[in-house]
Amino acid sequence: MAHDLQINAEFVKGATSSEHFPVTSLCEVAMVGRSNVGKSSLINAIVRHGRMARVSNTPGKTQEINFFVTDAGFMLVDLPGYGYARVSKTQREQFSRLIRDYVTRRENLALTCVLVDARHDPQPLDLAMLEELELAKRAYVVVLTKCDKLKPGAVAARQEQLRQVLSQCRYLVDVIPTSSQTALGRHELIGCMKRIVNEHVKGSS
Ligand SMILES: Nc1nc2c(ncn2[C@@H]2O[C@H](COP(=O)(O)OP(=O)(O)O)[C@@H](O)[C@H]2O)c(=O)[nH]1
Ligand SMILES: [Mg+2]
Repeated sequence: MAHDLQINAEFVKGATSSEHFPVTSLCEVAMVGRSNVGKSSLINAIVRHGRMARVSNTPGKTQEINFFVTDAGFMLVDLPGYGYARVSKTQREQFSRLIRDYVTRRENLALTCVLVDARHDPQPLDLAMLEELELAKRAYVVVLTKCDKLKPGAVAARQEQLRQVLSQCRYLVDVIPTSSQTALGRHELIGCMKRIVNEHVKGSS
């Protein structure tokens, strides 16, 4: 049995299309966001032995969904980044079919973490992703990343701004400030994941 706030995880597989998603009854918690926002780093910060998800300085290369099984009763799922400048305009303006199929149709998906860089206003594609999740009636949490690069007051202001902007959203669970460098928000985020996964399990049984 896992200690409450320590998660062990192991890479299961990478999938480039929905036929290759793992066949499992485990719930999934997914990381989605722009390329370079810190998805892989956050996964590494959440699991005890870090450095599982590949952290990259050359974003946007992999169009692959990576699945990690954890001992916390759910899978962690690292989605490809959206909005990378080098991909073609049509690709950039809508999410790849892979991302869209996954977040809107995957039955196992209990919670999507939408990562937004705390230093910037949410970008149009971030808002489009939130809208996509609302339309699909899927629970999500907005995770502010790289908060170590801001003063605490600026972090609180960004969190408040997003709560205001998203106050009408029905499927928003929370807005959580994090840093993969300082572990800020780690416990809160893990707690949130466990709670929503439990509700998902209860709701579907
Ligand atoms: N200062 C700081 N840098 C971060 C943080 N998270 C990620 N980074 C950096 O941002 C870059 C992209 O991170 P990565 O996890 O690969 O982003 P991904 O493309 O969304 O998976 C890397 O250089 C990371 O070291 C954070 O919390 N604080
Ligand atoms: Mg990554």
